[in-house]
Order: sequence, then C-alpha cells, then structure tokens
Amino acid sequence: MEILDQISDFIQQGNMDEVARLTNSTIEQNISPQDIIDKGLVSGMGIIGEKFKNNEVFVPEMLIAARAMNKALEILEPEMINADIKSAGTLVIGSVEGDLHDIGKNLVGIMFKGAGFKIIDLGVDVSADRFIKTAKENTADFIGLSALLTTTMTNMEDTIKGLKAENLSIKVLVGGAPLTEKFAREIEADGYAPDAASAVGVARSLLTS
Ligand code: B1M
Repeated sequence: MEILDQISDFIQQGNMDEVARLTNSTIEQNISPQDIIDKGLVSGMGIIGEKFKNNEVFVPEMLIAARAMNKALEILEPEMINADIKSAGTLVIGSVEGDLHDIGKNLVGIMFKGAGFKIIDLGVDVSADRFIKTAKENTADFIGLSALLTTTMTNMEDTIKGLKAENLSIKVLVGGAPLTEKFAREIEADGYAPDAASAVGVARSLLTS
C-alpha cells in the first residue's frame, strides 16, 4: 500500500511531521494499526536499523527516526487499545548497576518497541534485584542488560545468577560495546546482540527455541 511505503520512507528520513500527518490519514482510511505498524513503522525502523548496523547512518539519524516512530505510536495508541493488538512479548531493559550510559540501551528499547514488544525501561544503574523483581511482577519474557564499561559488565552475572537461584526461566539478553559473544556465554546469558538492530532477531529466536 503506497501510503505505508511513504510512512516507511519518512521514518527513515526522521521526518516526524510527515509521519504524523500520514499516520492520521491512515487512521481516517481505516487501515488497521497492525498494518500501519508492521508495513510502515517497523519496516522503516528495520531498514534504518540495518543501515546503522552497516555504519551507513549514525546515532543522530537513529534518534531522529526513533522520535518520528514514537510520535506515530503516540497517535496510534488509542487505536491499538481499541484493536487489542497482541504484544510480541515483554522486555524489561536497563543499564546495569554502576553504569550511567543509556544511549545504546535506549536504541535497543526503541527497536523492540518498533517490533511490537512491550518495554519496561528501568533506566540506568539498575540492580539485579530490581531487574528480577520487575520482570516477575510483569511476567516478562526477557530481561535486557546493557553495559558500556568493563567495570560494570561483570555486574550482569548477578541478574543471571539471581534468576537461576529462583528457578525463573526469564531469558536474559545482554549487549553493550565491551561485550563479546564469548563473555555472554561465560556468564550464561541466553542471548547476545552486538547492536540494536540484531537484538530483536536474537530475542525472537529465543522465543521459538
Ligand atoms: Co562514557 N565511556 N564514561 N560516558 N562514554 C565510554 C563507554 C568509553 C569507551 C570512552 C573511552 O574511554 N574511550 C569508556 C569506557 C572504557 C571501558 O570501560 N572500556 C567510558 C568511560 C571510562 C566513562 C566514565 C568512567 C568517564 C569518567 O567519568 N571518568 C564515565 C562512567 C559513568 C558511569 O557509567 N558510571 C562515563 C560517562 C559518560 C557520559 C555520562 C559522559 C556519557 C553517557 C551519556 C549517556 O549515555 N546518556 C558517555 C559517553 C557518551 C560515552 C561514549 C563517548 C559513547 C557511548 C555511546 O552512547 N555510544 C563512549 C565512547 C565511545 O563509544 N565512543 C564512552 C553510542 C551507542 C549507540 O553505542 O552504547 O555501544 P553503544 O550501544 C550499541 C551496542 O553496544 C548495542 O546496541 C547499541 C546500538 O547499536 N547495545 C546493546 C547496547 N546495549 C545493548 C543491550 C542489548 C543488545 C545490544 O541487549 C539488551
């Protein structure tokens, strides 16, 4: 549908005003919120996410695209509640204890939101106990741990050990610049993603595994 392709293009350009205008038009045309999200918004974020992964665009472009996407989701929210859209899953996300970096974590959250997940963002400097408590209270499918410092990435293991101690099967996804696949395996995380765009794919594969 042409209008959904246009929404996808304007998301990639980060043109919030045009995304908002076209989102309102699609509602007037009775196009379902699910189609608007899947074929317009998620499609656009997916394309820019790939470009980000390949260093073709950078953080500012991602944040501008995300701002446009958030605006559209705001407009669509009442429609989504009416249409009772099924969430793809729930992710509790945050930067681990001692870590105040949040730009990458926010991008990961945005990609998940764009892919139809419910996001509970606990912010920065989040303790293992708080991750676990929030995930339990919200019957989350995933906990997403972000760390940017070699001194804080070691705190990720506390959450994983805490979940194991309580026999909880919530999957843990980890990421952040100093991490490696090897480190993720060593701390027994369920999944590791090197960037925001691949994180959603990793989570989806964990849901089916
Ligand atoms: Co800080 N900082 N910083 N910093 N900072 C780094 C990380 C550092 C590499 C700079 C350097 O020395 N070259 C260095 C870490 C060294 C190390 O440990 N190896 C460092 C340091 C040392 C520090 C302080 C200790 C400095 C000081 O006070 N002496 C201090 C620590 C504060 C703390 O956390 N306790 C500090 C503070 C800060 C600021 C507050 C000034 C600011 C943060 C602002 C904010 O986030 N709101 C800041 C910044 C901006 C940086 C740099 C410049 C940029 C980080 C960033 O946002 N990158 C960084 C140097 C650099 O990277 N060039 C640096 C962009 C972002 C999109 O990438 O976060 O990697 P990234 O996220 C990616 C992936 O990693 C992945 O996806 C994202 C998108 O693709 N990803 C996940 C991230 N989380 C994921 C979770 C997932 C999956 C994927 O699943 C859940």
